Amino acid sequence: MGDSTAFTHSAATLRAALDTALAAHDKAAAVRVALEAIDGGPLTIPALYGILGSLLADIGARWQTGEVCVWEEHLASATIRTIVEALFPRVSALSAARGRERGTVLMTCPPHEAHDLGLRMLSDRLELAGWRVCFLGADTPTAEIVSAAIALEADTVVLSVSTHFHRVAFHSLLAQLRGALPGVRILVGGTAVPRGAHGIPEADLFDSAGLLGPGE
Ligand code: B12
Repeated sequence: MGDSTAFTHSAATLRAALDTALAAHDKAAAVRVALEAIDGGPLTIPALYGILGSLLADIGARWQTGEVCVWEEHLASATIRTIVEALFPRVSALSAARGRERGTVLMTCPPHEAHDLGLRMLSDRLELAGWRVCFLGADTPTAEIVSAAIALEADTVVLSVSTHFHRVAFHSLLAQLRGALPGVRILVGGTAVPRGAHGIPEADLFDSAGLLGPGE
């Protein structure tokens, strides 16, 4: 009980400190408090990513109501990206110590999809859970996804879609990838892909595919 109270308190404190730093457009402070929480506190990297994800969702909601300008949302997401990239040496060391026996995952966004920050955080979580991760990022041409999956010998391709209008084109992309990559598991997720919706089979979604176990 004592431990979980301490953890809750430190997560809440960190979220408040990050909120304050982002509202003040203070990138250095935001990066510092996040790294201190990982290096000095009980917070895990996946737990920190949960906090960063909820901050991004809040910023998006405030952007929609006009409370936050577009440039402020860009500044906040650029700051959060710096935090994530600054953690990579820690992710890499932890994953090397644990081993990467679960297989190779290619992580990418389909053509025209710019939202890759959530996928970037998910990449680290998969790496920490024992996957070899190859992250291509945003807006990747279909032929390049296929070439990369073959060259890197991926067992699984994880695609992230946040924007609804990309979801429509996405169905033909899925068919192309399935045709070009027989035997490779293609998983689809992100905020524009509700579970089991729009003809994307539930089994292709993440939880049921077992890429991560409980608590990972
Ligand atoms: C940051 C941001 C941006 C940044 C993206 C930076 C980057 N490189 O990622 C920038 C500024 C580039 C941007 C641009 C745009 N954006 Co924007 N953006 C956001 C914002 C605020 C946060 C997104 C985010 O990072 N969330 C946090 C991460 C952690 O969550 P996540 O992406 O969902 O990922 C998690 C899970 O979904 C899951 N996951 C992700 N992928 C996968 C894959 C699999 C297989 C599985 C299992 C799980 C999984 O794991 C992740 C970690 O937990 C959202 C607001 C919101 N509510 O999401 C809007 C939002 C996504 N954007 C939106 C829009 C409209 C746009 C623009 C069209 C704006 C414009 N007019 O130009 C452009 C689109 C450009 C394009 N071509 O795609 C809309 C999308 C609406 C819709 N659904 O169609 C949103 C929802 C804002 C809103 N409320 O309207 N955006």
